[in-house]
Amino acid sequence: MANETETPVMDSEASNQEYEVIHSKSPVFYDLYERKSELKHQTHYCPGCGHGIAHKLIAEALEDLGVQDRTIFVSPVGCSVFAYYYFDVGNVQVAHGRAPAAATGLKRACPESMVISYQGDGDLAAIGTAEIVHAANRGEKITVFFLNNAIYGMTGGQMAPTTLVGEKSTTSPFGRRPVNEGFPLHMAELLATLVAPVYIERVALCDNKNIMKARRAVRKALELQKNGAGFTFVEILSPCPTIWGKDPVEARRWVYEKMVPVFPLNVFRDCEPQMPVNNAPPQGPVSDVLEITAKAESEKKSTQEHHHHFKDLSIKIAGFGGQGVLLLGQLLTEMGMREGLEVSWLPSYGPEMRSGSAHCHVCISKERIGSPLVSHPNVLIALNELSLRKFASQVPADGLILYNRDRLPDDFEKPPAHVICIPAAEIADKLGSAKAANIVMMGALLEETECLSAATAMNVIQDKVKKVALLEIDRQALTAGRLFIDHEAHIGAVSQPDGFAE
Ligand SMILES: Cc1ncc(C[n+]2csc(CCOP(=O)(O)OP(=O)(O)O)c2C)c(N)n1
Ligand code: SF4
Repeated sequence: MANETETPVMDSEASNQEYEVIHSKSPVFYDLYERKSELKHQTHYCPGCGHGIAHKLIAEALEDLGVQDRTIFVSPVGCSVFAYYYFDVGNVQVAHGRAPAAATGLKRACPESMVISYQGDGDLAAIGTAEIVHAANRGEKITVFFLNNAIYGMTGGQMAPTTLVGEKSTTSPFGRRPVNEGFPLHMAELLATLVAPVYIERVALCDNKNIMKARRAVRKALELQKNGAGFTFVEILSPCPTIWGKDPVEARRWVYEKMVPVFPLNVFRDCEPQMPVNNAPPQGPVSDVLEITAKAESEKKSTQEHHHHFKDLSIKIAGFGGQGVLLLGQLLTEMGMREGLEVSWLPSYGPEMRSGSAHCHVCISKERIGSPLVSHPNVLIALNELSLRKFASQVPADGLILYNRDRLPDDFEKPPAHVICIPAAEIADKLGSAKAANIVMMGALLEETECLSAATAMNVIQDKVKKVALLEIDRQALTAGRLFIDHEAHIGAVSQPDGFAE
């Protein structure tokens, strides 16, 4: 974490005392930049680039405010993509334009953190326009530093939304023409039309006096966030000597002479938070908010009676759209949840609503689930032949395959896993609806593996199925699936190409 403040050191090569080299940087920066050996004391930015100055101002403000250990820096895509090599804080690097959305999530999940969204003008004002506008409009309690250098730096000088009228870029080689490319976007002014932001200022890195003003603005924005105020935004007009084809001194002058008249320096908003304080969303465990706690309570009895003999169970359910593939996964996760287990459900399906292939991944575990993806299922429920052929090889030898037919296809090589063939669709059809085949499979799964209690299954089905006639069929289907395992399939039997039918 925080490095100790460096004391000035003597350059060993200057031991003849001609001069003293002083390395002094904020402890908010890493001591060494480990990216490339030749860059260990310097950043990757071009000489005279505004990013380096802005970084310094931010680091010093974080240091002064004593918040380094609770700061999360969200770096963008653009020249500042590598900001995480420099700031010794929590770092998250996000996709182009998405920084305010990621910052929103971070701040909401960790409200005590100081969350900084740092973005260039291509990132914030082009691809990320929606994210910044909505984060500002929601009054997210984050600080956004917007580096406006009127160009796309990293990608070699394409026109940005902030490119000046007449300014040449690789994509406006004759200079930006409003009739073709529109006018420069004034982000500070645009955001200042919104009610929620508490602080919006534009500053410029064009001379020492203005850099000091920028320093104050950066500090103020962070201080407001520290005090829990609301959305704060500092637009920083910044030189990009390399792409502009100027030396650092000329580039700074260009900021002052060309950019400032178009993007006037101003405090556009400095006010008390406008957000009503008394309409906070309901806080509390998700299970309370979704009103499933009461149901879970009622499930407690059956849970206590039901012994979960597995540590974690990963299930893949596959078939085609319309077979209730995804629903079966949802029912199982709901059951697991009600029995106090960790659960996840991950669907995967094509654009077709009916007949397209669909599958879902279900994890039910006594421990927290690392990933909802099931690559090697303990259990495969294959509701059609295609799914059997596609996924059977993923199931390990000690796993289980429940296949919705009375026998395996003749040309299908017996997989190593234990296979039970169940004519679930036929059973369900006889009960009144072939659609209940998924519930027959559920009954079979519960009876074969005893993973969850049948009583919980009945309760979940009762809560989820609204049509009375269908509910009755589902009840019978659940029982039929269990009976099939008890009477027609041999528990522990090895897989048979011709299934378990008599
Ligand atoms: C989704 C996506 N679209 C486009 C790009 C290409 N891209 C990388 S950086 C960039 C623009 C960077 O310009 P700016 O945000 O102004 O930052 P600067 O480099 O000038 O600091 C673009 C378009 C990308 N990486 N990802
Ligand atoms: S290209 Fe421009 S913005 Fe990028 S590092 Fe160089 S000077 Fe800075």
